[in-house]
Amino acid sequence: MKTLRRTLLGMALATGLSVTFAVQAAPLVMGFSQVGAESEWRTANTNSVKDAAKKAGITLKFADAQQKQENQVKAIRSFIAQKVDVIAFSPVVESGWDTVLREAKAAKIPVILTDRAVNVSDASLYVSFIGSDFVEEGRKAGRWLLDLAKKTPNAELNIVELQGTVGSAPAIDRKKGFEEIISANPKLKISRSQTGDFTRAKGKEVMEAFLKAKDKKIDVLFAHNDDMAIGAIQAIEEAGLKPGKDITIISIDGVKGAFEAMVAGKLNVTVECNPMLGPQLMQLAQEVVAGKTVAKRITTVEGVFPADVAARELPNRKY
Ligand code: GYE
Repeated sequence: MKTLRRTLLGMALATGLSVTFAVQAAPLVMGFSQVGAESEWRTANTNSVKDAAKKAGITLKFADAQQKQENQVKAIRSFIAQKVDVIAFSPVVESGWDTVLREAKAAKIPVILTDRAVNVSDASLYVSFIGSDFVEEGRKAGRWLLDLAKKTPNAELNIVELQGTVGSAPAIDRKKGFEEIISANPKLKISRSQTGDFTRAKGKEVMEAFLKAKDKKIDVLFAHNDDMAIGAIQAIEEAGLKPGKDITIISIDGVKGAFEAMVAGKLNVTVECNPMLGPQLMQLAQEVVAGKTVAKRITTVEGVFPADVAARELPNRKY
């Protein structure tokens, strides 16, 4: 049916010798199921996808799942029913996608994953995945702390962790990467670890609970994203402590809010996670629909920004 998408303009120039036809492709239609609007990162990601679609002349059917897998499944099914050319989505959690992806495959609609990965038995259920290496982000956070701990070699550092959404690729992988690195130093121990669902409100709430426990002084907070760290900063201040000083704070994303917190001396480091996936996604979608072979995994390149470079870097930040 793909051929029907193409409209024959039929500019026939009968010259007596030859007949020329100009064929114009109808705009490619992409169904995109977004996780939600839980963080600054997500807002930047949504804007990037929408802008890039417009620039590429791709018709985007955008659905916000409000952090619920069932909403994503519904959106994907509706994209299949609408016979879109390509489906892209950022899966809120890793597991539970086999059935709906099989339906897309049966309908011959290619699926591209962006940002978060899935755990499926059959890798042919999606054509490609564009996104960050979350395990490496966790490792970068861990390496920064390992270096800091070298300055106080005899001290135990009590760490609390704010995890991202339960079952999501970034929460699972960032935890894994961080633990892998800090296990090299037995003085670094995570005493409490709980989900803050990647939001400021939950980050604050859970940090309040961590602080109320009062059984052990908290030295370090590792937050799986900047928004939870920013929420936790409020909780720490309300508890009469100085974030970034009394408690060292490490987070991930590198959004503007994190740079502002670093400039204010309230956050110690952020590991970059690039949300600007739109342009790459649109290019990939065009290649996939044109039948080109594409890479199964496209990894974004990212850095680490400690507080001492924050003021210099802030004006350059795009999200
Ligand atoms: O780190 C967080 C967002 O999946 C990489 O989701 C993304 C994460 C990001 O809510 O802020």
